[in-house]
Amino acid sequence: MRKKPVVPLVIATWDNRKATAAAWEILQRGGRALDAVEAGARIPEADPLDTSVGYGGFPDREGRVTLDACIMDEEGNCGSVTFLEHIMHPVSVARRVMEKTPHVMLSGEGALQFALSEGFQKENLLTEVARKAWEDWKVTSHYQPVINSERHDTIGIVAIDQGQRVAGACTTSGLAFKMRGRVGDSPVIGAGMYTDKEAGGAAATGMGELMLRTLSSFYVVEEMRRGAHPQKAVELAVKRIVKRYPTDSKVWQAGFIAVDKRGRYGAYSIQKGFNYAVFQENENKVLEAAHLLP
Ligand code: SD4
Repeated sequence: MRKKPVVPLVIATWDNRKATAAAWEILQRGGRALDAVEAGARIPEADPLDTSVGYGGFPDREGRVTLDACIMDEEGNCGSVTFLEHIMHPVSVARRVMEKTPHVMLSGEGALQFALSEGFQKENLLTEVARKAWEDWKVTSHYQPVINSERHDTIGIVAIDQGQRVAGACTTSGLAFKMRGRVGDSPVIGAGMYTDKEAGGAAATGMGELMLRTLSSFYVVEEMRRGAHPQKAVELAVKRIVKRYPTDSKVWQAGFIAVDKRGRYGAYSIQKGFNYAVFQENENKVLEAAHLLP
């Protein structure tokens, strides 16, 4: 006989325990997974100390903070913003795109215009610390994105609520000192995050180019749909990336989290150093993900 699903639960990339706690608050009182992942994603977005997300995020090479985010609900509706400036909570703008427009993705100026028309405030997101880091970077302007050597906290977050509804979100300021206009995997449905009503959900972090080339969050969810345990599904996605891009995989990181409808979860990365937060059965914990390369 099948065990009872261990829901609700929420899982997030990196040590985003404050985010999983905010999400749990909603889940434990019977709230919707969609509200939970949005509430969770908003925590690092507003945290000036988190240099990979929202306010306080490191800017692009021109000193401008540009944000990417997406969100997806239990019915497969989704919304996303890319290359968005001046708005503290891109995940909430992504949700408005999903709920109030016939579109999935808005970008740059258009995304900003839409956010303002929805009542979001224009703010300065560049903190002194981030500006200083950018000034220091400019001394050499050495453009070699290496993941894991920087502090990385891009949040991908997936929740299953008491009604077994699944939702996910992802939000980031992208790579530090990236080329202007560069958009990563985080706002791309299927690359940075994906959910499916029947299977569950997955999210990614790391060098977005790897996930963009492989649409790997979608792949993880498809493997779960075909019956794979979430741990097996994330391992298959990482192995596929490494097989296809062996050279890049030596220097770049990619990490995944996944959960299925039964409340089983998994995480895996190419390189050492990826951890994740899980809130389930009243316990909020951080776990170290297993990794493929030595
Ligand atoms: C990106 N995947 O823009 C993001 C970066 C990231 O932790 O995950 N940082 O490529």
